[in-house]
Amino acid sequence: MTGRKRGAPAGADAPHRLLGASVLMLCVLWACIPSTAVGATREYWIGATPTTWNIVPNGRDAVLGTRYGNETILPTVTYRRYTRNWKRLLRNSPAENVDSDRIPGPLLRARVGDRIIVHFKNFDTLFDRAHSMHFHGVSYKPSSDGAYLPGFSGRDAEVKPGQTWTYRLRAGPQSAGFWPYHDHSTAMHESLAGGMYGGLSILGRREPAPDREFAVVFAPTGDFQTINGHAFVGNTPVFRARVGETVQWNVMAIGSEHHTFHVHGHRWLENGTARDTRTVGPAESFRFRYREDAPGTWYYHCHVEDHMERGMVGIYQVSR
Ligand SMILES: [Cu+2]
Repeated sequence: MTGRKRGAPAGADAPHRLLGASVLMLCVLWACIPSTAVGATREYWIGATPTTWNIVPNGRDAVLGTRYGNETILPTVTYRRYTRNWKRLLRNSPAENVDSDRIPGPLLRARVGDRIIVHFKNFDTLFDRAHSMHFHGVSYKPSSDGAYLPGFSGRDAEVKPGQTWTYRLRAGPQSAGFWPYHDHSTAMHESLAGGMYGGLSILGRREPAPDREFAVVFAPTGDFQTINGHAFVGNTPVFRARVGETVQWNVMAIGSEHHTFHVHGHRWLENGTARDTRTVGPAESFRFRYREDAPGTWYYHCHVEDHMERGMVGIYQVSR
């Protein structure tokens, strides 16, 4: 169809045809761009929820043979994942390869370029404290900082029991990695001691997801040194992988101490150098990957000996 009006000078349609072709070309190009380049919106519903947490559910340190009683039970408040509008509680992580029920809180996943929207509600009827969520590694406006700053911060930093707040975050080019989030309200210190922390796992824009992803959070809990809120082999997470799979470990520390992550029988590359240990300080985190090639049952643990003795030890099982 030429569409040229009668009496219009010849060639007057050419700019329109050119424009039409350009628009068509743009549409084709848009359709060809992989969806990861556009950036998705990831929405999470999270509640600060009272729970009773047992740090040593089997009541013993299987290595030294020590037995424990009720001192391992801790009434506390943790971050839990919910369905839309906090209708129903969910397991914190639906993925079987991430051990995360109550401590740490839900593993929040995104890619560089995504918007992350976290709807938070405070259900703390146990201590009746205000709480918040503060996120590392991502960009946001001050109203999504979640950190109590006298005279400056707003409701984001002191979400009172029964109230809600929505945190709006963006995963930028520097956000790829594993990052902590935690309570940063005036109750921060009690909350962190009780397990109110979790992780953000952010992939690069086109980075393939690993076959297995493990989250390890070193933190003191009660009188113990814990991995994901649990102490001693038999209570700490048992991570599993198969030979040939890509395995990603996400490691972070919460609290006032440094920890040294170590996994037996494995190494990973960091700037071209092989490592099998790495130290993390408070709120620091790192991730690494390798292709699994070592079948067997292995230890992973914090290498600070006093911490090992107080529970920071776990098992990693690799099958053929
Ligand atoms: Cu340690």
